[in-house]
Amino acid sequence: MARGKLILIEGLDRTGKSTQAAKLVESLSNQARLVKFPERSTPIGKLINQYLKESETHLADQAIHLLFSANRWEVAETIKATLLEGRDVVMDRYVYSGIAYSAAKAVPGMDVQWCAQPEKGLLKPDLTFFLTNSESELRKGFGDERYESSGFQTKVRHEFETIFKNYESQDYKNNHIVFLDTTGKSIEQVHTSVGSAVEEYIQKNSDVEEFMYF
Ligand code: NYM
Ligand code: MG
Repeated sequence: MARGKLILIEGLDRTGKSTQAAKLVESLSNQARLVKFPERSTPIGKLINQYLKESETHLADQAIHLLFSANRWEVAETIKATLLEGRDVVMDRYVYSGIAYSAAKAVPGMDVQWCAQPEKGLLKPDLTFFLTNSESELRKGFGDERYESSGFQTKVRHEFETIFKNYESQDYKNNHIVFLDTTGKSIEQVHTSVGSAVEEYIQKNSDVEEFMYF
C-alpha cells in the first residue's frame, strides 16, 4: 500500500489557512487526518496556548521557540504512523511558521539558521501551500492573541518571503511549493485551486514512497 501524502497549508494569520485545511481534509478520500500547529491539547501545547493568550505569561523568546518546535516533535511519530497507514495528513501551519514568527522578533542571535536547527529531522511536507492575502494585515478584527497586530504581521510576512525566496535551492529540492494569493477570492475559489493542485501532485507522484526530512 502506498503511503499517504503530507500536505501543508502555511501563511500569515487570517489568510484562510484553517478553513482551507479543513475543507481539503473533507475532500480527500482516504480518511485524511487534520493536524493543526500549535497542537494546543498536549502538555507543551497547553503552555504555548497560555503564552499566546495571556500577555502576562513571560517566556524567553528562545524558550517559546523551542516549545513550538517540541510541540511538533510531540506529534511527529503519530504523523508518520498515519502516513504509513496510507492516509494523507493535512497540516495547518508547521516548521515555516515556527521559523518566520520567531525570526520576526529580531532577537540577537536568533536568526533563521538558529530557528531552523531544532526542526532538523522532522518530516518535510510533500506539498506546501503558502497563502497570502494583501488585505490580511489591514483587516480589522485581529484576535487579541500575541503576534496578532498588523505591525508584527508585516515583519512575519518578510520572514516568510525570505524563507521561500530560496525555495529553488538545495534545501527545497523535491519540495513542491504552491504560492496562492487569496486576495478577493471566495473560500470556494481558493478551495478549488488547492484541490486541483493536490490532485495534480498526487497523480504525478503516486509512486513516491521515501520520506523527506528537514
Ligand atoms: N506560531 C505558530 C508560532 O509563533 N510558531 C509556531 O511554530 C507555530 C506553529 O502561533 N499567531 C504562532 C502563529 C500564530 C499563533 O497559531 C497561533 P494559530 O494558527 O492562530 O492557532
Ligand atoms: Mg491565529
